[in-house]
Amino acid sequence: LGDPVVGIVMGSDSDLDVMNAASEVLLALEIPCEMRILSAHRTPDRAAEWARNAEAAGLKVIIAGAGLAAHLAGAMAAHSDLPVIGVPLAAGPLAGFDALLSTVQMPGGVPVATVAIGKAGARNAAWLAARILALSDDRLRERLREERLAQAAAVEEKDRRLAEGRR
Ligand code: RP5
Repeated sequence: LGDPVVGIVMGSDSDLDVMNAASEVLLALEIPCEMRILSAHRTPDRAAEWARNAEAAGLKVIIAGAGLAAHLAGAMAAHSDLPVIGVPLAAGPLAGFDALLSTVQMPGGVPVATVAIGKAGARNAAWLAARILALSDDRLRERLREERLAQAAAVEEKDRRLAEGRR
């Protein structure tokens, strides 16, 4: 697929199952990505160094997923000028509400575009990354338009089936 343009980082290997949902969407859209385990708390220097090098390495968007007191997306935004999309993950007794607040409540000037908790958010992070990339990629933009129309057609078909008593 070529060199990665999206970096997917996560705080732990226990996040991998959920964050794979992001890479699957990117793969389906033929957008090359790389995945890394970097922790804002357990490996703060490695995480910061990776974020500082991300743009020079050719990445255009960073997706960061973490649970609990989730600071990974914020750390990415602190050390890079690339757009950062944060995915709050459900990793403890607060079911992701902790990670949601930690990810979304960034101070001014250090933005993290925060999506929903868990797999739905991981998928949408990839779709959002694709929309950002499509700003400078007409082929991708057309592909996203087709996907959106196909999604609408699928819902219309379900509605028809329901109305006709076929479901
Ligand atoms: C966070 O702590 C990780 O992103 C993960 O969601 C959570 C738990 O990590 P493990 O204890 O499973 O490694 O930093």
